[in-house]
Amino acid sequence: MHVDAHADVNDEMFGERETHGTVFRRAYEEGLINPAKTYQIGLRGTGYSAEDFSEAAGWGFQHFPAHELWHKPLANLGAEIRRDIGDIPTYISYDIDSLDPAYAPGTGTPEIGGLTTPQSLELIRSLKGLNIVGCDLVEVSPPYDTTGNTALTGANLLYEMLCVLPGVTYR
Ligand SMILES: [Mn+2]
Repeated sequence: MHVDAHADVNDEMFGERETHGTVFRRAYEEGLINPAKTYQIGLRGTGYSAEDFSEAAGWGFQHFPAHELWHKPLANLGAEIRRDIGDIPTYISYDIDSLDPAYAPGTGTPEIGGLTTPQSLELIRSLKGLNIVGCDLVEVSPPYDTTGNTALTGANLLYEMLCVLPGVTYR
């Protein structure tokens, strides 16, 4: 499960194949992920090419663009995905720029029209019960985080993910 404004499926960035924007293409090519069980949530923005999103959808990635999620609670989406995944070992990669810059401006590639903080909490909390084997929270950039609020939000989202790991009985 990949929550991000960006699909991170470029072939290269600045001449490099291994970058923060090529991760999911490499993972797909190397067979590290099941494309039919890869969920990209919060996608939006200008992108790098017209194929930014359509090519990965062709591999089987399931896309939930931000504009389809505006004004909606995300607990239902999380529950749907949970049912679809079943017991398969699941990794969550959470990019802080999935949130709207109003909530998390301290990041390198902000995109307007993103998720709210409450939607993020709903989404993560609805994943309890999945066989989560790992998670990350990426792209908080201290030089852009002039108030420290983005780091605060990132730390809390990571804490929420730890709370839904298997065996944790916090809630
Ligand atoms: Mn991103």
